[in-house]
Amino acid sequence: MLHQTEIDRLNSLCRRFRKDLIEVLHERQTGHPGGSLSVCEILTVLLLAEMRVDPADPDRIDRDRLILSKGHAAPMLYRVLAERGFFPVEELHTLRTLNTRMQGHPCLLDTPGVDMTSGPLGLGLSVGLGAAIGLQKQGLPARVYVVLGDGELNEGTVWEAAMAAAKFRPENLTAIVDYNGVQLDGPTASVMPEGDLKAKFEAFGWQVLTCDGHDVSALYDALQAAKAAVAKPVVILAKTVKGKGVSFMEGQSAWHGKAIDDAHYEIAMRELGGAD
Ligand SMILES: Cc1ncc(C[n+]2csc(CCOP(=O)(O)OP(=O)(O)O)c2C)c(N)n1
Ligand SMILES: [Mg+2]
Repeated sequence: MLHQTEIDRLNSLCRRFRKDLIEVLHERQTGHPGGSLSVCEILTVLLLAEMRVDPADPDRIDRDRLILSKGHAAPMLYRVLAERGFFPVEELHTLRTLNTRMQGHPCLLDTPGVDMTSGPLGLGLSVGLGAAIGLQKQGLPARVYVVLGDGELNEGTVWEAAMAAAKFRPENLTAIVDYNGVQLDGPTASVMPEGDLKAKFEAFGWQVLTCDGHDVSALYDALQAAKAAVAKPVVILAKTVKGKGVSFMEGQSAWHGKAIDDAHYEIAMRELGGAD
């Protein structure tokens, strides 16, 4: 369980991250606001409360790995990595500029703290499974965290990996679904109905945990429960709101990947507590 002071610290950081995200996406007139806002607490709890990583030695072999399989949420990943000390926060202003480390989707070779190049959806769970098995075989204590989108679960490759994970059962793999119910151009339930995801993962041999994906304390507790489970691979279905924190973006696929104009920028910043 997280101490209340730690909960307050993480929540206050999330408020800061949301403002910084809107600031940069407005400035750069590009990027993905919706899925970045929904994954804010998930990435914050992982990188700032849970994972063992070393910004001074980003490639150390025994580090925990983070795979942002829904790579379009890269701006929020960068913001949280910067907070963890992997690079200066100011570097975010180079987002989506050619030949910088802040590309529109995460690049393993360029950006410290990034453990998989992602963008094409559906690949992260396979890579994470392979990494988890490899680390376990080497006797390394590292864990692997894979963050997926719910629309991403439309990809058949996710379910191949899910099937394989139930066979190999690495004890160091945790999958987290940013379960916001919306994808690029509509609600997930209408674009491609996924039905009962809990039942589906269970049928594939997984243990399923559910929590409020904007509650840092609940997320932290779910991560501890996932670590304690050994008999089956574990997925956390983290219930979130796409566009969380900005009223006109919440639940709206229109804000999946749209540039923020000046008028909307003003409203968003006001709602998030103003630019300070
Ligand atoms: C293989 C593949 N197909 C299509 C896309 C285009 N695309 C980018 S994001 C996205 C929607 C993803 O929805 P979801 O996984 O629910 O992400 P979130 O709601 O968290 O933004 C799509 C279809 C892609 N990146 N990769
Ligand atoms: Mg989604």
